[in-house]
Amino acid sequence: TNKENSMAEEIYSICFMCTVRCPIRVLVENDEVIWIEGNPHVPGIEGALCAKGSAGIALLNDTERPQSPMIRTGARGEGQWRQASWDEALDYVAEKLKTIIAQHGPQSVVLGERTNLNTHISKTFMKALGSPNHFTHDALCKGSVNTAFRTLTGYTDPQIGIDYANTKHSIMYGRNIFESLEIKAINKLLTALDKGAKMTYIDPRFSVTASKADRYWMIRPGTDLALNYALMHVILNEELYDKAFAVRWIKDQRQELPALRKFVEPYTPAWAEAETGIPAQEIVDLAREVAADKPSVVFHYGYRGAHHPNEIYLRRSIIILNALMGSLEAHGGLFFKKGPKAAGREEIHKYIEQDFPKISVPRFDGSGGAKFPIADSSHGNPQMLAHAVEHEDPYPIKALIANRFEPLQSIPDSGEVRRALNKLDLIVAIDVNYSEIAWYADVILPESTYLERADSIQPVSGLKPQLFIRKQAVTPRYDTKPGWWILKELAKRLDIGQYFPYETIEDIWRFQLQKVGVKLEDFDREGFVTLLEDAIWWDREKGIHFKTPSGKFEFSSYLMENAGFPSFVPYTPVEAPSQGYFRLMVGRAAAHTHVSTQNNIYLNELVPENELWINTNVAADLGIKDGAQVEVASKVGIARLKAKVTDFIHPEAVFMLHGFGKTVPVQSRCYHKGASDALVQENISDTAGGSPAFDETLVQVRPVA
Ligand SMILES: Nc1nc2c(c(=O)[nH]1)N[C@H]1C(S)=C(S)[C@@H](COP(=O)(O)OP(=O)(O)OC[C@H]3O[C@@H](n4cnc5c(=O)[nH]c(N)nc54)[C@H](O)[C@@H]3O)O[C@H]1N2
Ligand SMILES: Nc1nc2c(c(=O)[nH]1)N[C@H]1C(S)=C(S)[C@@H](COP(=O)(O)OP(=O)(O)OC[C@H]3O[C@@H](n4cnc5c(=O)[nH]c(N)nc54)[C@H](O)[C@@H]3O)O[C@H]1N2
Ligand code: SF4
Ligand SMILES: [Mo]
Repeated sequence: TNKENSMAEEIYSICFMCTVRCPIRVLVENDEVIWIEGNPHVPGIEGALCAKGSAGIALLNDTERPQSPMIRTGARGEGQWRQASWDEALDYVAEKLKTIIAQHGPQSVVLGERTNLNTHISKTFMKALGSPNHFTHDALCKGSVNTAFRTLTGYTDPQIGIDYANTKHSIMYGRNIFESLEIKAINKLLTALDKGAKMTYIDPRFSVTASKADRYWMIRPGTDLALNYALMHVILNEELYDKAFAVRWIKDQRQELPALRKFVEPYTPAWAEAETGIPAQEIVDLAREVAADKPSVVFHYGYRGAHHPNEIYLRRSIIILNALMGSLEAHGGLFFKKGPKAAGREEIHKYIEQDFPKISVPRFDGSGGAKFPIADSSHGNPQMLAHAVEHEDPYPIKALIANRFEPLQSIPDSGEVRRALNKLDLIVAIDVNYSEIAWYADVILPESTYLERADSIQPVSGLKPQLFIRKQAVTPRYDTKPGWWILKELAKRLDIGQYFPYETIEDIWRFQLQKVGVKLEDFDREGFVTLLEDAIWWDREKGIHFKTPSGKFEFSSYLMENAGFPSFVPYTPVEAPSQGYFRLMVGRAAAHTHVSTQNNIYLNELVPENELWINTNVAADLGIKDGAQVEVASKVGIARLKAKVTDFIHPEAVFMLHGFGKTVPVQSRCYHKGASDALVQENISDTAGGSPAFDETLVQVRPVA
């Protein structure tokens, strides 16, 4: 099958230029990667790869990434390092951790990571240590979406999928899918659009996705909930909802539907027009159009668009619109993902399933506790890191292990985070780049890149449950190690090595596969294993298994009301910012992953810096010219970057890409290019949903003299 080059070896693996983790096929010759493409055997991928995925070779060969363990010699962040051997660096970290744990207890150690294939091993590490404080990026990404789904269905959002290929109408609330991309989803959505499916895109900013939509609404920032209340108003008054679905699956529908109808009575399309700027008649048209295509419609619940302190109610309203259209477990709508169990197999094994000493202290971040009672505490609320450290609330935090996680750019108000980090006795960064946190750390433990390492097997639930594998393509270019090795070696030195009963990746794989009935060789041919060839759909009449107390879709949520949050709240109007002030919105570019790729030699060339999008008319009022430097100031910080003067953004908002404004000199290509959104974003949270309100901050914009 090696048509490109008969000498080349073919390796199936998983991309990790972003966490979408597309399956890939890598061609290797003489221990060099000569080609990467999407795994041709995977439906929906069929060879496709995005620009970032192709740029994986540049990450592999990057000379500006850490090349051996490093121990800090100067002041924090000063950039004075000495190279160390792995033994020396791991001994150093273990000694420090032992002292800290002896003085302050294991809960004073916090490990934060972007969820990855070895998260079950990182969680094992923390459990074995006796600390409850493992957190992931989840709350910073879509925590409120997660909570919203749990309040209504009992499932988390990763347990829900979208049948893009068969959808007849998708409604995207700032879900900028053609730039903030997932290859499989896009390919399927494009297929549907080719077949005549419609797409409505709603965003105060005209993005690439807007350019592909049949209908685009430049909504006033922060007012999506008003739009949704008006849509519900039309749908309920005109009885456009899916009655069969409601009767069968909406808890107490005889009371709940009239109650909701009464609740949204004041929120007429005309009222919503005044609030959102969307013409009333168009709102009515959308409700009727979508109803005609039900249940094969998707109101996309979004990830990052429209993050405000009331976000839980926005996400809930979107999911409720899906339920009114009967689009749950419907072809062309949403579906519940099926795992190995649904295919009649056992689940994959995880090291986290061992017996650990009982941990009785609460989490540091209030997740599942006083501050965030219904947020998902298996992920935590990282936005509380600085507060917890600075105020020793609820107890002293003394060590941070940042494993593939960047607190200095991914948590709002990075000035405060930096001040808090100063109070720590130990900062360890496990990273592939000289990220801001690596540069600020005491010890850098460089991980091998995804092309140089193998990782735990990835179970992928869906209509057809599958297993994928990341195999090592080439030997590490530098003195780097895989994360699962690093944590085991650290554990050994902390006398908790017994919880890591493996030596090699094959040991991990065999352990994971013990019960699932799949052999390692089964991955050889195509790089993945499908556990059942037929798509698994539950019976819409009898078989939908909601995991709520009632077993139905619950408008009035036990979870919310029990924690003191009303299930529905009246709409609070969003005030227009005063002259010179704007709501700061952020987002991603197709060529970059969050904060990771700005220094990548190829991607840096595609998008070297970020700019501040500002509306043409207001820019003229403020004397701001296209391309000129502007100052963006909030209550917590000031950023400087170039202005991009454009008609394609609402006058109340400004927008910048996330991930720029790096301060690490050895990342020479992106050093001081553009500005970091986290510097100016205030750290305000949706305490019910769990996410920070990333789009809430008001900034003042001025030309730089
Ligand atoms: N290329 C690339 N793709 C990625 C990623 C990446 O880093 N790079 N990351 C992945 C991850 S982890 C995620 S979470 C997803 C994110 O996927 P999305 O959430 O689709 O991505 P964002 O780029 O954050 O886009 C958010 C959009 O919301 C808009 N917005 C802001 N305020 C409002 C508002 O009040 N109302 C409405 N309707 N819209 C608003 C912004 O203008 C912006 O266009 O992308 C994934 N895909
Ligand atoms: N201000 C602000 N904050 C945000 C967002 C925003 O738009 N603005 N977006 C939020 C969203 S949607 C998300 S998902 C999160 C993402 O937040 P993060 O997970 O922190 O960001 P990433 O860029 O995905 O990667 C973090 C770190 O992982 C390192 N890394 C990359 N590959 C590897 C690897 O293979 N191994 C190791 N050990 N390290 C690696 C990178 O160098 C980087 O330092 O951020 C959230 N926070
Ligand atoms: S979307 Fe692109 S960068 Fe992300 S995993 Fe897929 S190919 Fe890699
Ligand atoms: Mo995300």
